[in-house]
Amino acid sequence: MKMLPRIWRWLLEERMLLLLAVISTTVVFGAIYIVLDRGLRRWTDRDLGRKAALVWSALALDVRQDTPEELEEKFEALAGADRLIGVLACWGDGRTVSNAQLPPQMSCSSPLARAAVAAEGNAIIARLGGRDVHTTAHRIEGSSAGQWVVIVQDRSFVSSRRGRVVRVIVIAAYLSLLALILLGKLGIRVGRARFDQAARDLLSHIREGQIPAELPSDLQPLATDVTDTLARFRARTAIDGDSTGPARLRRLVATELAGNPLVVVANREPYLHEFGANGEVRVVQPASGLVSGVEPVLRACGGTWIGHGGGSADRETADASGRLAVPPDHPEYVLRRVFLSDEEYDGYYFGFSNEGLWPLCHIAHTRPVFRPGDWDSYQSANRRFAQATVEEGGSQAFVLVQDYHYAVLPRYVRELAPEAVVSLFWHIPWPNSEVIGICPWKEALLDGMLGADVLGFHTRYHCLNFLETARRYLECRVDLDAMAVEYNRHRTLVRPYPISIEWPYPAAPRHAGTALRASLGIDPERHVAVGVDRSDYTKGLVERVEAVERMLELYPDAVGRFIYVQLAAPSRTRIKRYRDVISDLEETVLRVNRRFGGPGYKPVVLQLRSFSPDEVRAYYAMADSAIVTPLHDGMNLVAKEYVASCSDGDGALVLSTFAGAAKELEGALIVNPYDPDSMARAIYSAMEMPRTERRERMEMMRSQIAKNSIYDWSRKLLHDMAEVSKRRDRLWTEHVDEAEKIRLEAAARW
Ligand code: ADQ
Repeated sequence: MKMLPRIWRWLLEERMLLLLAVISTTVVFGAIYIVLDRGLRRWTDRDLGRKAALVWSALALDVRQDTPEELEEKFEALAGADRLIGVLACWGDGRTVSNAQLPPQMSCSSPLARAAVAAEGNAIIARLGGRDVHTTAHRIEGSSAGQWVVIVQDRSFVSSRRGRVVRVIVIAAYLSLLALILLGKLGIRVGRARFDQAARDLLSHIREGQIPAELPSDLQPLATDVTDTLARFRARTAIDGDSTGPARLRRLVATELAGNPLVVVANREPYLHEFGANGEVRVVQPASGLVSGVEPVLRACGGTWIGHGGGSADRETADASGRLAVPPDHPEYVLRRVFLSDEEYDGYYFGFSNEGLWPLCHIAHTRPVFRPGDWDSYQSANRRFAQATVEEGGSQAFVLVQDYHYAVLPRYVRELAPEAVVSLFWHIPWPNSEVIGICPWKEALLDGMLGADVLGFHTRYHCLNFLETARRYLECRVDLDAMAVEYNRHRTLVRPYPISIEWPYPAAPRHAGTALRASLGIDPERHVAVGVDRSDYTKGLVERVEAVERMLELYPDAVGRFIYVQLAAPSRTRIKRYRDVISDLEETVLRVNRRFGGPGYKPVVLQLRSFSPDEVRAYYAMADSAIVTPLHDGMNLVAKEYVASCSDGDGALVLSTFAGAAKELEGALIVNPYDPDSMARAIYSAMEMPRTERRERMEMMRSQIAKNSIYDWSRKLLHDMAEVSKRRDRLWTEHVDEAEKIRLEAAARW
């Protein structure tokens, strides 16, 4: 069963087809040639035989009555007419009469004449004087034995007639061969296209968990094979655990972390509780790349997430210590909320973190602001979180500190729990040392970060920038080969861990996208591009809508056919620069819609709110392409989420070269967000890209994400932390052994 389709595929290879066509044409036309050639010869010889008989019947009487001179005259007159070369009369008494056209070697005693006599009326075909000849001997009636007339006819015309026939046959053969190949190719193309379409339809049904009751008979085996394989795969992963997913991560945590608690520290909590207008409490999942990336790790392994309790109903929904089990509907880990005063939160979060470090690390031309009061709040908030970390994890915890809000927290945790293994993952870019030099407290910041055992960035480039910064501003030893910094007798590994998303990704089915499109009143024929972002100046939202405007200017045929849907979750709106982003964006959208919109058509749809993850996934399912063009971004998970959502393999991504994701997603259309014309061209190309190219590029990007999911990210980070822990144990044992040796030597000396 399994071999058959493979053989068919092999047979249908185009080269194989050509070979088969050449062989079969040669055989068929070779056979035609052989049959024709034989028939031609037989027919010619029969014709020549009949002519010889006619000549003989005309001469029979004359031969008996005429004198040799009269006969010779008659022979001369006959020769040359209608392929007759000559006639030779042989009497038994040795008299011979022949015409002059007969070659001299043709005499009554010549082997050819004797052979003809011996054949008694049957023709002898032989060569004579460089020609093929047809020779027959006829007995002179009433004469004694040995009296014959031999008639010789030219038969060379048979070979030239054969040459003509061969030429006609070869030309006919190759014309038929060409026609056969063209027809064959056409047949295969049409068949293949039909089969591909049917197979695609079948796979999209299987993906959505259904197999249509009626299937074309040639697809029946494929459907059975695919469903069998899926069932086997599901059964195997249920037993062995998924090789890249949560099960493998759980195994690593169970073996390498040796039962020590896992603690995540992040400013943003994965679930907030908010009071509604009527005092009811609702759960909100914030729009955050960090939460999207890190939460699947705790869901897979359990542990504690320490975050800032920022929801209006957060205190009421947690216990006295700020703890609660989450996710609220099926708890898998503990959320510990840390509550800060408004003043402290303003200084630590809005001030130092988001007006200082955020613009400092992103090259987006917004000036960082550093206020001493903010720095104080930042340090005291970091201390509060460090205290909560040790309370939750104890002295042996594996602590995963997240992001630029906690640069100094690793140092504080180390002071409180020297044996804890601490990593700090920096979710945003790390610029060059010159830029970091702007920060008035850079040495303290770097000192705090180097309290970590493992320091992670999205890209190698950010790691190298950090190593250079440490070398420039601290008394430390930077080991570029080992990618490590030795500082204050402590070693910190500095490594790239490109963050990713869950895989398989819980994508919304395409029909959810179709329903959403209908609910938004968007014509099914229109190309919809989406953008999903927090409204942050680093995300290049205004620049993106301007690029859409430029695209509609450059390609008037896109007007009416193209719609850009932007979801923008308001973010950090206490800061004026963020409020400006929203108003600039609204103004730009209004302008573009006025210029290019019309009745029933708005080229840009702006939705200014935070959506639930399910809603975001429906927007991805609705989109024909996505535009992700930040001015600068550590990674950008929206790009990966969109790619993962295209589970039918169809879609196009326009991606900024300044997003970390551009290093991985080579199938994207990479653009410079500062160049509106190149963005316009890419947005238009995404719309007009042929289906096969969209699929090829998408396939490349999907396999890259499948190779490096969020579970690989955390597995690599936790593995390096476990290595640090083992190395520390080894060094400690060596240290104890050495101390014991010194003690014993000292005792011996006494
Ligand atoms: P962010 O700057 O938050 O993350 P990003 O990585 O794009 O950026 O993640 C945004 C997340 O929020 C995505 O999961 C997206 O689905 C969601 N989201 C965006 N807009 C939304 C909306 N309107 N409604 C609902 N959800 C929305 C930071 C860094 C990035 C880095 C991540 C992870 O700035 O560079 O990739 O952390 O490390």
